[in-house]
Amino acid sequence: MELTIDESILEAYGFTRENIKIQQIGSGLINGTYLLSNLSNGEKFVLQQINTKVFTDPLVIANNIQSVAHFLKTNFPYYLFPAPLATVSGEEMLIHHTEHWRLSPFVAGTVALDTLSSPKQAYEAAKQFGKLSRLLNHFDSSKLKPTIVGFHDLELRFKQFKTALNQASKANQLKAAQEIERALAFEYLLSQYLRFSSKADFPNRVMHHDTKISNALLDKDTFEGICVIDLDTLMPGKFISDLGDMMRTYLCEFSENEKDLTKITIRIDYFAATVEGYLSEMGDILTATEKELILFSGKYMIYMQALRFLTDFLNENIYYPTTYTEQNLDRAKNQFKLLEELIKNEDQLSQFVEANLLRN
Ligand code: GN1
Ligand code: MG
Repeated sequence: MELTIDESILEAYGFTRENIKIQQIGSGLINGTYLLSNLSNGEKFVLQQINTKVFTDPLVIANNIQSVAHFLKTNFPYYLFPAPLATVSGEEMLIHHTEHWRLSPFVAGTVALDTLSSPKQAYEAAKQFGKLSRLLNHFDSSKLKPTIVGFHDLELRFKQFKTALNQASKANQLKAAQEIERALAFEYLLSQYLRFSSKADFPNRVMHHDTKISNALLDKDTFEGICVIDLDTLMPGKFISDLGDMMRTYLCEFSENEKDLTKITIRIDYFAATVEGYLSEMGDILTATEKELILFSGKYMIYMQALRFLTDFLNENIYYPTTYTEQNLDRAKNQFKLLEELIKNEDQLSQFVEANLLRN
C-alpha cells in the first residue's frame, strides 16, 4: 500500500517525497511501520511511528538504545545492532508535533518471517536473541529505564485482570466466564513466579521483551540468523521474558489470532530447536535458578498474554487493536489452549531440557 507521510518527516532525514517510495509493512499491533525505498540509489530504511499511548515516555527508548549501542560498539564492534539513525540535525528520535518517529537501517539480504516453517528458523532466531543477552551480560542493566513500567510483571498483569473483571459489564463477564475461570485456576503460576522472583540468583538482565519471529532477521536464502530488530522494549527484565515469548510464538503452527482451537498444539521439535538455539548462547551464563525456569518461562509468558488479552476484552478493547468485538476474548481462548498444551507435554519437554543442560 502506498502512503503519504508528512513531507517534513522525510526532510528531517534528508529525503524528499520525489525520491522516496513508501510502503506499510509489519504485523505488530503497537507501532506503525513503513518501508522507505530511496529511488535514486536503491537504499532502504524502516520508518516507525512510536505509539505514545503505549510508550508514554518515548525518549526513554532512544536513551536505552543509545546506551546499549555504545557498549556494543566499544566491546563487540562486529556485532550488527541496527540502532536508529539520527536525523539530519542529529536527533536520535524525531519529534514532529506530538508524534515520535524513528528511522532504522533496513538490513539487506534478510527476511522478517511472520510464521516459522522449520525448526532451523526457531533455532536461528533463538540464537540471535540469546546472543544479544550474552553480549550484554556484563552491561549494567540498571543503567536502562523501563520503556513500559511493569511490562512483564505478572503480579501487575494479574491485578489489572482483577480490576477489569470487577469493572466489566455483566454481559462481558458472562461471555468470558470460562476464560475467567481458567485465569483464576492458573493463578498458581503467579505464586511460582513470585517465589522465584525473590531468589538471589534470578538477576535482571537486558531483555528484548518481544522475541516473536518477525523481530529476528534471517538470511533470506539460508535462514541463518543475522540480527534482532524492534528495540522499543530493550530494558531490564528476566530471561524468562525472552525465552518464554519464543515458546509462546514459535511452538504452535498458528498464531494467537487462530480461532479453531483444535489447531492449537505444540510442536516438540520447535521446542527443542528454540531451547537449543537459546542455550547455545546463554547455556554457560544462566544461573542455577534460571536453568530451573526454562520450561516455566513458556508457561509464564503464555499465561501473561492470555491475561492481557482477557483483560483487554473485559475493558472493551482499549489496548490491542481488533477487527471484531470478541477478538481479544478469542485470543485469550487461544492462549489458554496453548498453555494447556504446553503443560500436557511437560514431561517430555522437561526431559529434553534436562538432557540439553547436561550436554552444555
Ligand atoms: C504487542 O505490537 P507487537 O505485536 O510487537 C505487545 C506484546 C504482545 C503482542 C501480542 C508493547 O506487540 O507485548 O506480546 O502485541 N507489545 C506491547 O501480539 O504491548
Ligand atoms: Mg514490538
